[in-house]
This record gives sequence, structure tokens and C-alpha cells, in this order.
Amino acid sequence: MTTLDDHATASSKDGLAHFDATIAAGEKIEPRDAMPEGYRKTLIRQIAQHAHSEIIGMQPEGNWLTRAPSLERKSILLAKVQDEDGHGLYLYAAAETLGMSRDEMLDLLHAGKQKYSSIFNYPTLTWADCGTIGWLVDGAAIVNQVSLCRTSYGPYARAMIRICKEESFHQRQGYSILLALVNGTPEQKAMAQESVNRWWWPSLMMFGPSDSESAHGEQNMAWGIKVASNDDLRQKFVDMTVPQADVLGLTLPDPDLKWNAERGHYDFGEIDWTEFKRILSGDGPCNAERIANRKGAHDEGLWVREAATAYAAKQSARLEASA
Ligand code: FAQ
Repeated sequence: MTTLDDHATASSKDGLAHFDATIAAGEKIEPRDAMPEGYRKTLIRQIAQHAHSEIIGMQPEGNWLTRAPSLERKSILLAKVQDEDGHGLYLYAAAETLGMSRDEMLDLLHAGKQKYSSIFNYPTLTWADCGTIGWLVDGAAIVNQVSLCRTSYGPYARAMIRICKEESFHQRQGYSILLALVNGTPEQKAMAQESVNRWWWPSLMMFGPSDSESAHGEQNMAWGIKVASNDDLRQKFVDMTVPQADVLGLTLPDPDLKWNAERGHYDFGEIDWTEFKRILSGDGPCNAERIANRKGAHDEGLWVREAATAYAAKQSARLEASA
């Protein structure tokens, strides 16, 4: 693994001309390449936040694993939730190549010093929420992550390619849950509509503040970390989702949502940024619960980490002895 020392050596040896040329050519920066300290720091910030979102994001749907309505739905949901854990692993591994250990990132998450996506601070009140999360939350994640497949940092871009393939399955399974509900009883269709009403606006917030308010946006675009702005991705998501809602026979809770032929896009209403900021400051409906569960799982997993470390040490001692 690339250590901080390797990184410092590479930085002094190569200078930053190679970095600038690589970014200008649209090629990938790799762990051993020299990079500006700001690039390294903001990548750790973003990739760690992304990884934390994946593992905290297991909680809302995990809440329904014991109550999924059939064995088939249960096994599909179980596979989906496990996939999210795997996504966390790829992303922590990508962030580690920048010189911060996974333990350190988890400590920062638990101390509230690194963020995770605002979306996972909302509760899953009904089974329909599992459908809506797959359709809207994974759908929004895909729009963002497809663009991140072209991000300038190699390990992050490669993790994204694999994650996107799995997210497509997640989105389809969510859509399939909703399709079953809208074709069910009037009560089931109403449950689906009520769920979509609650998740629509928080899904739009996943793309971050508007471009004029985005603190990191401009620099991240210049470094090729982001290849599309928050507002552009949000617009893409709205344009993609409205026709899908029509197929489901569900409405989206925005009276200002309408096709704008001149722009070739859907217009939509103003996001409640006060709510977004409140969630980010830790005061959302489930912030405290999510972090408490996460810390609890981490503490309970201590014996597993200790056993794995002891086993690895024993294995390498055995290998050394036989060499
Ligand atoms: N929630 O200057 P910007 C998933 C923060 S998908 C919380 O615009 P940037 C899959 C931002 O960090 C969800 N915080 O920042 C799944 C910054 O704060 P800081 C995860 C947010 O980086 C599905 C400040 O606001 N996906 O988990 C949010 O240029 C189902 C200013 O913002 C990713 O993380 C937010 N929504 O753009 C799993 C994608 N938005 O750090 C389970 C990768 C903004 O200065 C079940 N990340 N902030 O303290 C990104 O693309 C970018 O980081 C953005 C933000 C677009 C999120």
C-alpha cells in the first residue's frame, strides 16, 4: 500500500508538472503520482464521505429485512444491503491509497468530523420506502456515480465502475417493488405514493447545494474530481425520473414541475435549503440514531477485528517459518 512517506517522495521527485499535464490530458492520477496537498485532502474528504454513506446507508433498508413481504423480496433486499457494505469497502480502500487509514476515517465519522449523505437521516416508515429508496436514492446515486467513473483519481474511478453496475440492479429492484405496489390494492398504491411524497425532495438534496453555494465545486471541477456540477446532475436526475413516475402512475410532490420546451428540461420548484442545512448540522429525524447504531456495531465488532488481526499475524509467522 502507498504510505504517506511514499507519497512525499513522489511529490518531491516529480514535482507537480506531471499532475497538471495529466489533468489537462484527461488522464488518471495514480497513488504514487505527485499531487497538490489540497487535491489529496479534498479527495479523502469526498471519498470518505462517500464510503460512510454506503455503510450508514445500510441502516434504513436493513430496518425492513425481517419484515420484507416474501422470501424472494427478503433475499433480494439482503443482497442489496450487503452490496452497500461492499461499496463501502471499495471506497475505504480507494481513500487509503491517499494516506488515511480506515480506522482513522471511521473515528472521524463517529466523532462527527466527517459527513455522510443527508438522505440517510430520514426514516423508513413503510415497506414502500424500500422501493422508493431503490428507485429514487439509488437512482440519484447512479446519476452522480456514472459521472464519477470519469473522475481524475484512478482508484476512485475504478471503484465507481464496479459500484455503478451493482447500483443499476439496486435501482431496478426498487422500481420493481413500486411497480408491484401500484398494481396492487388501492391501499398499496397509496402507500407507494405517500412514500414517494416523503423521499422526493430529500433525493434532490443528495446532489448538494446549488452551484452558487457549492464551496468545493469550482476547484473540484478544475481538478477533474467532479466532471459535472451539482445543479447539472440534479437536473439530469429530474429529467430522467419524471417519465419513470408517469409509467408508475405516481405523481411527484412539486406543483412547479413542468416541461420547459425552450430549455429542453423539466423546471422544478425551490429546494428547502433550511431543511438541508438542518440535516447537515446533525438535527435531522434520524442523525443521532444512525450514528449511535454505527458506533454500537463498531464496538460490537471489536472482537472480530482482533481475531482477524491475530489470525493474519499467525498466518504470516507460519509462512515466514516455512520459507
Ligand atoms: N449530504 O461544496 P459542496 C449512496 C456537503 S449515494 C451531506 O457542493 P462537493 C448509495 C459537502 O460534503 C450517496 N453533505 O461539496 C446508496 C460539503 O461539506 P464539507 C453518497 C453534503 O464535495 C444508496 C458541503 O456540503 N454519494 O450512498 C451533501 O463539491 C442507497 C458543501 O458542498 C456521494 O457521496 C449531502 N447530500 O459536492 C447507499 C457521492 N451535499 O465536506 C445505500 C460523492 C453536500 O466541506 C442505499 N460525492 N454536502 O464539510 C460527491 O459527489 C460530492 O461530494 C457531493 C458534494 C455532490 C455530495
